[in-house]
Amino acid sequence: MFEWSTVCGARPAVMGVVNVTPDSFSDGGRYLDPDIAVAHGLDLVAAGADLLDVGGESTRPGADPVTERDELERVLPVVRRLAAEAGVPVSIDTTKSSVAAAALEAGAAIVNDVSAGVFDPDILGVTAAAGAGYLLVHMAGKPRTMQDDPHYDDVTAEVGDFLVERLDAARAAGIADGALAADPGIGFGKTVEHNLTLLAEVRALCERVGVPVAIGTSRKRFLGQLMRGVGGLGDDVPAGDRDDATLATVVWSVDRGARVVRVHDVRPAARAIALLEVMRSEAA
Ligand code: PMM
Repeated sequence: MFEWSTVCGARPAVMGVVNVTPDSFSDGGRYLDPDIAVAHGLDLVAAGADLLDVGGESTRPGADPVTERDELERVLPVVRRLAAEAGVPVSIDTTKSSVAAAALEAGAAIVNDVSAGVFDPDILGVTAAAGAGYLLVHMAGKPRTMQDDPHYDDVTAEVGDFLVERLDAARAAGIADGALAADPGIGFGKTVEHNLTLLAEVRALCERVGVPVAIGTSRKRFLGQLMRGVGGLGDDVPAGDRDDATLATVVWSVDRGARVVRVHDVRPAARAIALLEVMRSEAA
């Protein structure tokens, strides 16, 4: 039985991203070769990752869906080897119950579902049957269209309502409370302002959902938009130049109660969290 407390109970956890996709916005195509993806995952663990998130379908805005066969072919060899070699839990970033089932069979310990069981409700039962962890994410719409004029009256309340409702659905499907975590889905059907509001209200969100909260800001477009012109950056800050901004949001989120941060650049996040913990213990 997976328990989030084993990963993020003592201190916030860093989830390192291993995207085995040709088209993810910041690292698409770099780790398509399984050997390279596995080596990258092992590097992330050496850099301080507490868990690894393997994904075979890009969820960037406008992305096309991939077939189940392609997704399985991409992720399974990587999950199998990292689960055996990495020494940290591996999560499978998928919305498909069949991919989740195969990845759990191959050694994954957690299902990271950006659709929170909405796209394929069977994923909840598959996760429950395996005694795996479940990280459910808020997304408005589908990746293809989610950034087409997203609207909320009160983004924190609506995202909170959705997460609470989906957590209840996960419990009803048999997933244990200690195996559940929730994520507001930064950038998934949200404007820059929506993302900023959610970050401003991380603490309220943590209190509302009552399970560990994960935050994924890493290299996302809104950071590039916010950093325009700062410190010599141009108008179009490329994804690879957004790690400093990512780190600021990591520190901010963890200081406000987030228990998991999902990042591409693991080392600075792991070090910043370690330092925060030292400062926190001094302040206590
Ligand atoms: N973001 C992406 C993919 N998976 N999973 C969770 N739990 N939270 C996120 O914010 C999240 C995710 C998109 O980013 P990527 O293309 O760099 O993986």
